[in-house]
Amino acid sequence: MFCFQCEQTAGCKGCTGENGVCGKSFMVANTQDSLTQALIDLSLSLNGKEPNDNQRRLMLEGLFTTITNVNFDCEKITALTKEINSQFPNTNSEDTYSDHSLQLWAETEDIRSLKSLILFGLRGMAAYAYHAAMLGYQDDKISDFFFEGLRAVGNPEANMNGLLPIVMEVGKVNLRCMELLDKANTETYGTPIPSTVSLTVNKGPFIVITGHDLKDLKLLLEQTEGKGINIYTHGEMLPAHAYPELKKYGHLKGNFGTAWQNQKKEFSDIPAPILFTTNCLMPPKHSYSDRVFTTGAVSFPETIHIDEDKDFTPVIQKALELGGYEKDVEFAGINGGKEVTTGFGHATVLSIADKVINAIKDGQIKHIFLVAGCDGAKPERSYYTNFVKLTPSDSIALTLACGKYRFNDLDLGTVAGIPRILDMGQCNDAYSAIHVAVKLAETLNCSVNDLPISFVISWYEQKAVSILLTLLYLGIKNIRLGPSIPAFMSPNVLTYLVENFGIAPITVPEDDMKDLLKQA
Ligand code: FSO
Ligand code: SF4
Repeated sequence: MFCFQCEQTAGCKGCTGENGVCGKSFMVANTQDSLTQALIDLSLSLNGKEPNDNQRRLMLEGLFTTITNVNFDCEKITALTKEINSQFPNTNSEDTYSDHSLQLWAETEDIRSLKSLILFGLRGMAAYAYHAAMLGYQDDKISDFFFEGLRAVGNPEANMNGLLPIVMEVGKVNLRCMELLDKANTETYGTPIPSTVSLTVNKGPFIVITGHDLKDLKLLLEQTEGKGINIYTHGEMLPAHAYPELKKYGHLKGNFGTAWQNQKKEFSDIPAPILFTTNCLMPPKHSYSDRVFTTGAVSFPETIHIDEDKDFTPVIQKALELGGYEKDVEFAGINGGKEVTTGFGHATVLSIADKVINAIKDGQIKHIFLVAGCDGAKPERSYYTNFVKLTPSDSIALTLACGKYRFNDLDLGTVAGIPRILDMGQCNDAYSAIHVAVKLAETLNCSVNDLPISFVISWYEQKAVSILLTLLYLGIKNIRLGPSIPAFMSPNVLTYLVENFGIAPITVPEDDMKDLLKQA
């Protein structure tokens, strides 16, 4: 196997051998490669012809399936590959399984690097397009771009000059895709409102739901209503508490646990089932594997998968059977806080834009930091907690995605009447942060790079790659990226990004803070 798509790749170089660091076996890795090449071959075979709806669906499912920590199930991946194979001209059997070995890994270093940026960016974007599609929102321009992007990945003649604009195009289309998902979420569930979320789990049966899919949560809330079962969000599901149409359910009680990499510890002994709607799933330990349920693109052999009918009865029965805690249990965040806040999406932040702008103009707010992205297991990630603790009292830290669990229970007080930590939502709500930055720049009549805003990004998987490409497409400079530089960036590609965008790896919080405050 060979895989270097995520931040925890072995030795910061690539996972090879029997298993990846994430627990993906060589069998799963090879099956995923074959699925990816089938999608590339399908894109090439269409030769610019418009894909049909079924092909568009397969593209989203296929790309989403190969994201880190989503699908560990060879049978499911093979079945999907067969479906893709049935779409080729002159093929009419769904049982055709031809092995498409992924040619990408054999390319020269720089070409492999740029094609990887395109492929991984498309994988991340596919997850967002998939969530929007679940809510009935689609955009042909976005759907068709997946095919165009994969054609570039499959083009043996492609050179650096030809691939670089496509890398930027991924960022551009991903912005449109995040905007679509923002529209889908807010039109379906209402505009997020700032909300305080308890970390206490009440006595009685409960279900923990994790991942990013708000529709799955809504369906679970409907199916558990009046059954004496409480629902707790976990990981990237936390921002759901801010959406009026989800918040209205009294049994959506609070948030359990922190970010994905702590799941083996956090799930080992809870008297409740856990429903995974998307990544990040780690191979479950024996102690709790019978309590893990998956749905959508996420799957693990031998755990129960809830099909497209979304009948959550097995999860509900498990919750009732386990019965939950006998009395309320007070949990705390990483820094000891008993509650967290969320729901500061672009509508809320822009509704107080005048206040923010005036506070910037009269010097009450001197700096805004976007400290955002994924969490992960590496100890170096404590950088982000320490960085936020160091933010001056006349600054605000905007945050989003699961990296926020490193600091979202800190009480940093307020500045100019505004809380100093504002959680904008899930990783796709990077759209909110971008929207706010662009609007502030418009109002202050300057460019985003002239604003006193710094971007301090933590990455882990491919959605973060698509967001990074969006920030680059927007011309945002001097991004600090950590905890390490992606293994798939070749030295030449990295030099290009440093020279043109000023991207820099994180160093130590104190030094980075000094530098960023100087730049503003
Ligand atoms: Fe985190 Fe996982 Fe949301 Fe990712 S839970 S790491 S970037 O899937 O998507 O932030
Ligand atoms: Fe390794 Fe990450 Fe690939 Fe898993 S997804 S095999 S950890 S590079």
